[in-house]
Amino acid sequence: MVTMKDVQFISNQFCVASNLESVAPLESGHINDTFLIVTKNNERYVLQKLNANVFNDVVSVISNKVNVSKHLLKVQDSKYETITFIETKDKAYYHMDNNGDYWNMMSFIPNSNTVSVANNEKLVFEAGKLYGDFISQTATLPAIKIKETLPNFHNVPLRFSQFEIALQNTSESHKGDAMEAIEFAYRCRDEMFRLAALKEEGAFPMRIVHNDAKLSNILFNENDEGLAVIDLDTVMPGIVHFDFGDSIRSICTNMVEDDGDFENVSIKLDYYEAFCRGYAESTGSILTPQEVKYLPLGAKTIIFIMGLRFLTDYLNGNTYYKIKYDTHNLVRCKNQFKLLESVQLHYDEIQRITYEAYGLDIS
Ligand code: GN1
Ligand code: MG
Repeated sequence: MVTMKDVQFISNQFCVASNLESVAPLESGHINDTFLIVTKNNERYVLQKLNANVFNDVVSVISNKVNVSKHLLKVQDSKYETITFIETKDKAYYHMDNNGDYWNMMSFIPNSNTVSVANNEKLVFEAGKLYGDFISQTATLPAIKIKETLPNFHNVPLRFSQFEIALQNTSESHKGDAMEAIEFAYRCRDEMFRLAALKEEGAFPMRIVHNDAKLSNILFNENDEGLAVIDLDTVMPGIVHFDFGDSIRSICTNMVEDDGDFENVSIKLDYYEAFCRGYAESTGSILTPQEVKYLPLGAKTIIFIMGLRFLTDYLNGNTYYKIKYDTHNLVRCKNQFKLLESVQLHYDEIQRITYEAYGLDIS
């Protein structure tokens, strides 16, 4: 357990302009521990302890983050902000504490806020433009600078086998509680393996992608304009579809991913259309027709992956994601699977909207 005293000590290892005034935990994410640091000069920073159970090559994770941030700083439009990384007094971008845990510190972007559920089309369009710009801007970052820190992160066949192992080892009561979701996972299985097969066949170019391109990883300004993409932990080589899909699952929905009112979760087609317009505006000239063709399948697939990973963690006794109550992961899973059902229901329309946004005649 990290104490505030530890956090203070660790903050002091980084080159911040003046002594610390205060430290407060930030409720963000399911994996790392994050803190807001305020100095006596009233400068703010974000300090983060990376979860070494999830990231076993933390040094490469941090080097990826720093390389992406330096690149964005160079190429990015001046309307955007970039998270920068603060060096330690030993001139490294991380500090390792006495327990062997790794910490990094980032700049805090003032006058910015995150949004948990999208509430207007302008914001959604802006989110599409921002995440699309991220893809077009990382296209000029040499691939060699980015390591695959979590191999097979969005690999459905692997995720499915992890789910099946969890299913064999779980208790009868967990199985019973999750039966409907388990059956749904098996029903979707074949279609959800398709994108992985296409990727294996080399149907898509490999790009440097964010891999956690959800709504809460965007900072907006007070006019709902996208300011910055945050949380670069999972930036890796990959295909564009999972970034597009992660945005759809988190932005074009009427509730957060762990809302217990999941029977009423649905895809918002007006937001879907606005997101596609924004995304097409910034990626229209770089995505291949084959990539565009499978964007809708990317949305389905990532929603499935998230549901399946939450389900697997529930069956495993909640060892991966942070939870607030015992069935939290099961609720998250049911929410995501219901959202997927809603996408399935409107899939023809979703495909039509996507291709129209890119001006492509795909049948
Ligand atoms: C995790 O911790 P956070 O919120 O940045 C997860 C993502 C999931 C997400 C679900 C390394 O991200 O894959 O999309 O939760 N990150 C990792 O919201 O597993
Ligand atoms: Mg993340």
